[in-house]
Amino acid sequence: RRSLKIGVIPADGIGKEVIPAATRAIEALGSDIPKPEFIDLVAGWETFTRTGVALPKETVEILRSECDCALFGSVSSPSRKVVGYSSPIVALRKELDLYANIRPVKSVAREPGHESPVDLIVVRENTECLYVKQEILTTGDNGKEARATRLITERASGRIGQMAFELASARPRKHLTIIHKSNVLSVTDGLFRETVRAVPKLPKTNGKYDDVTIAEQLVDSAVYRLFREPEIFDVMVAPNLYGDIISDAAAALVGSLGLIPSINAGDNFVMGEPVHGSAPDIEGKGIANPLASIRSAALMLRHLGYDTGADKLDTAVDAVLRDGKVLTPDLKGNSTTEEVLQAVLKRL
Ligand code: NAD
Ligand code: K
Ligand code: MN
Repeated sequence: RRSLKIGVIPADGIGKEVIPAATRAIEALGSDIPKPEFIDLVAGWETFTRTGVALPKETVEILRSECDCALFGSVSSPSRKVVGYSSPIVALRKELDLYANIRPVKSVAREPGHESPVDLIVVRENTECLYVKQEILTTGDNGKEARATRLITERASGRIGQMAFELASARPRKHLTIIHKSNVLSVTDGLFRETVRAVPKLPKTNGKYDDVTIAEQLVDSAVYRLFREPEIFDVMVAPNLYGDIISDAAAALVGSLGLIPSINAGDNFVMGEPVHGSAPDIEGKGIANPLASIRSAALMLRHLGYDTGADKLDTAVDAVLRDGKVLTPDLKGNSTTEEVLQAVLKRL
């Protein structure tokens, strides 16, 4: 490859502050990766208020036809129903069939050599569950009645299960926990649980996952145990909504949502995205933590096979955290987004 074409969609709020930090960190990698070419694209709430469309067709087309990968910031989706609006990130994940949302959560020990107590990956199914967004409102004997469809399919559960086993088998502990609530939702979560459990027995896996140990945890007690004994978890695989909630909870364990990266991955495309949202409470102040976005860029590069570049970004971020002198307010520091970026660039 002579160049790496990266679609850049900062979208709304602090996405506009942290995604530029990630692109500058990528640029600083020099010859460790093919020359990056950034293609600016729009989507989001602001795009919707300006044009009436949250995810322009052109954005999807350019991602499909011209880009090798993409970086996405965050959208400011309103909590009320707005006619014609639908979250562009949920739509993008579906449009590009980015069926796996991979979210590593790892604490960085201040003292070198000190084992970190949290080191896990949340593997979240990214296309179905309640996020199919089939909601209906009717009026009956109880006043208004709202219903939502929760879709779990064998296909989506099987491929996210496969992805989770693949990740688990590549890690030292090789341990996978299946998150569900099939004591109550025996049909939907039951299907998820059974399908994931069946993955190692599929003929095509050829005994590849035999050394992965499998555990299960109901989603509510999983959150409880996550706070009490996070070290029991290695790879966690979950349906869409549980995975969303568990990864924000895990973020609290390591200090801030502003540290947690993710990739949205499919068989043909990958999109890096910080786990956090558009953070309206700190938007425009220049104090958003850019490290989640820089780590998302690293995850994206690693997924594409550019391990040297990815390692450099991760090592620089870890060094800034270990040093602990240049941190944004979410980590109890008093530095700005730009100062943290400069601290990372200095170590690259
Ligand atoms: P949020 O993640 O935006 O913020 C939660 C808290 O974490 C806030 O106090 C915020 O200041 C802090 N925080 C988040 N990222 C930070 C960072 N990089 N540096 C420092 N502090 C950070 O969640 P929310 O407040 O529930 O949602 C706000 C908006 O974001 C909503 O409109 C929601 O729909 C949207 N959202 C979008 C995505 C996405 O784009 N994938 C994900 C989650 C939420
Ligand atoms: K986001
Ligand atoms: Mn979320």
